[in-house]
Amino acid sequence: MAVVDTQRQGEIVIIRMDNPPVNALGHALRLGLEKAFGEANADAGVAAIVLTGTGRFFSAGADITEFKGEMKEPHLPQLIDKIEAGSKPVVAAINGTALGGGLELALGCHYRVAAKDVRQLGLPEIKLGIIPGAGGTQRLPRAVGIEQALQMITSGVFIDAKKAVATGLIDSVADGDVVATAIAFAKQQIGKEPRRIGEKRIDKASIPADLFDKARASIGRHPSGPIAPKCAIDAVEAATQVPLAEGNARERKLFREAAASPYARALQYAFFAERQAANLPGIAPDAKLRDINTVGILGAGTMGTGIALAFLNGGFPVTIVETTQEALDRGVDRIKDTLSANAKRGRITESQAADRFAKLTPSLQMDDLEKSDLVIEAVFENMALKKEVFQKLDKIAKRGAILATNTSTLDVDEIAAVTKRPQDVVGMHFFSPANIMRLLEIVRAEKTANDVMATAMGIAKRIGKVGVQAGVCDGFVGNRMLAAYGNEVQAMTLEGAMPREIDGALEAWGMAMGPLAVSDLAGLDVGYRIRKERKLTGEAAQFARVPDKIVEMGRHGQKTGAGYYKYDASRKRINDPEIEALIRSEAQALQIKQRHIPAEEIVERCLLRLANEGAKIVEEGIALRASDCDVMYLNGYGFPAWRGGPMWQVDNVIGMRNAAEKIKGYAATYGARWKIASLIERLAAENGTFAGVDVKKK
Ligand code: 3H9
Repeated sequence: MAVVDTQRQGEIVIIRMDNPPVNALGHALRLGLEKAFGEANADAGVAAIVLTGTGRFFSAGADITEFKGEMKEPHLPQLIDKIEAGSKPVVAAINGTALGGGLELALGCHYRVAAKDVRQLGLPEIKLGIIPGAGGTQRLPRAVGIEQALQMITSGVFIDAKKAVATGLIDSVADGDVVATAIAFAKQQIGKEPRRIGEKRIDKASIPADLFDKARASIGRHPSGPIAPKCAIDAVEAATQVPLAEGNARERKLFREAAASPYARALQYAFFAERQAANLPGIAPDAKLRDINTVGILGAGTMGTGIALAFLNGGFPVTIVETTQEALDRGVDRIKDTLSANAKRGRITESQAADRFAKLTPSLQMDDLEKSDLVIEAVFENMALKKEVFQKLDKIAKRGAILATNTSTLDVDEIAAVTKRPQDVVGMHFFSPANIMRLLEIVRAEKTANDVMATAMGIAKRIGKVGVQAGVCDGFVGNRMLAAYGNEVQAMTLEGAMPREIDGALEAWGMAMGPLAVSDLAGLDVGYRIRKERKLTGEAAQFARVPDKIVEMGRHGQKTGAGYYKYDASRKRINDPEIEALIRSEAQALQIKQRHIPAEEIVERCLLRLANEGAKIVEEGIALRASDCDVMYLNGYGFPAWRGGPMWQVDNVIGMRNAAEKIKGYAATYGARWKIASLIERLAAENGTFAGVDVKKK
């Protein structure tokens, strides 16, 4: 199938890229473009050229799958240089998304016109751990100015057509057909010397003297890790110092440096792992989904209101039900306040905030959920209550409605069993704050129908979440792994690592927040209640002593101004000698000899407990694939994407054999909690990796 199509309209040639799904600039497309431009330039009857894409995409950039091997000629930078050097005017008719190499290609064209509804224009390479490598760091600053370009390249942010015209990235916005507008634009340029951005000189006087130093100083904890942001700044600075050809050569060198880093590999893995998670074996990608147009939410507490906001932001009408007027009002106020705060911060417009709020119907009657296509229960985490709610919902909800529970721990099979339609019941585990956190753990119960799973997955995407399937077990995937991680953290505190050392080591490694600081943020009383209900024994009871005592001291975390740490009025965390003394005295009472635990050991033990539990979860079929465990950790638990995730770390940094040996070593010292997953033992013996485990042959 031709990936490039050419059409002639009088003196104009229209070159159309047609390489589904996103017009990635893979080898075939580059060859096609080289040929089409070569022919158009050689044809004396052609006076100007229009370059466009298909469907929703101009081009999403380089084909990321090609980065693993040696790229074949023609290379994108040279192709773009040739297009820019051509003597016939070239107009990019940006019909849709133009990202990375796609936008670099448009920047190589002499003029750019974009359709009015284009929303994704940008250079997001930084999110893949690389930098623009096809002239983007040299041409974008020449088009939009250094400061704007630096901001776009170091953040990877997308801008829309309206903003693009204001910054100078594009020449005009087409109200109607973008190709027709581009043709008209091209006709006006015939016979004139094309405008080449690459030839433009940057006015150094207009650049603040400390711009690049400030940018370097602000990299800090950048979401793309330590290398790509630095390379991006160096490359943009080159645009202010040397002509295009030399700048391109510097960009190339810096691109290679960033691309060779493990962080780039981790981020690219994360990109594909996230998309892979949506792939449910046995369900065709085009399976018929249930129609979901209206959503009902039961419970207007923190979770219920967060979920309501997620759906309102996704454009859904939402009915929210509570049992008392007071609780309902509180929830509705919270939703209204969040929407207006978002409008004040400029994240949405005032009218968007008003439209979204207008789509909310508060109610005290569960019967009002009868018209909802999807009902999500977000009531208190208690099995008896959830069963009662589902029995009622079974009577109220219309036929074919999806009934979802937001439980984070309870058995979804048991909940489904109280209804006459267990095939329609699914777990939709949101993470707090549900309107912000990207992860949605979709729990497949024994009888959940395929189309319900596929629909839930589709819904996740529609509301901007990353859906990941999990099976039923205590804690499902994410929180079961978290329990192992938290357990090791408690073990290490008793062994002598103070909260500041544990959180400090993990934060320095890249975690958004250390585990004890997270507990303080989430509230220590929740875990306390669960521990008391579970009546812990043995080692688990020992590890509960410090957190239980902290709660019993009235320290419930940030909300009470103290937990593992003390907090000042601005919620700044302050080390507390009282807690360190408590930890020491509990260790003494348990006759645990304390020692200094080095930061590397803290990180290693946390990672290996996470990965070992993840491996057990994969071998039990609770997670479909190891990469799903990583996707959960990257999107719901503050694990840095540039570290790939705990499973990726074992495959790519620690090594499977090494991990197996270390786990066995810790098991010899610490006993049963370090029991090695049989999957790790097998893979270590076979010299295998988690990535190589077949989904069906687990
Ligand atoms: C670059 O350009 C480097 C240059 O500077 C220098 C070169 C020398 N490549 O996300 P979706 C696949 S780096 C290969 O579900 P959406 C994706 O895996 C690139 N494949 O759709 C999925 O496949 P599958 C800079 C790609 O509508 C399918 O397309 N560009 C690429 O929700 C649909 O994707 C970027 O970083 C690609 N570049 O979102 C943009 N892009 O169906 C990366 C997508 O098998 N892409 N696929 O799972 C995106 O951000 C989103 O995909 C996009 C569409 C917004 C475009």
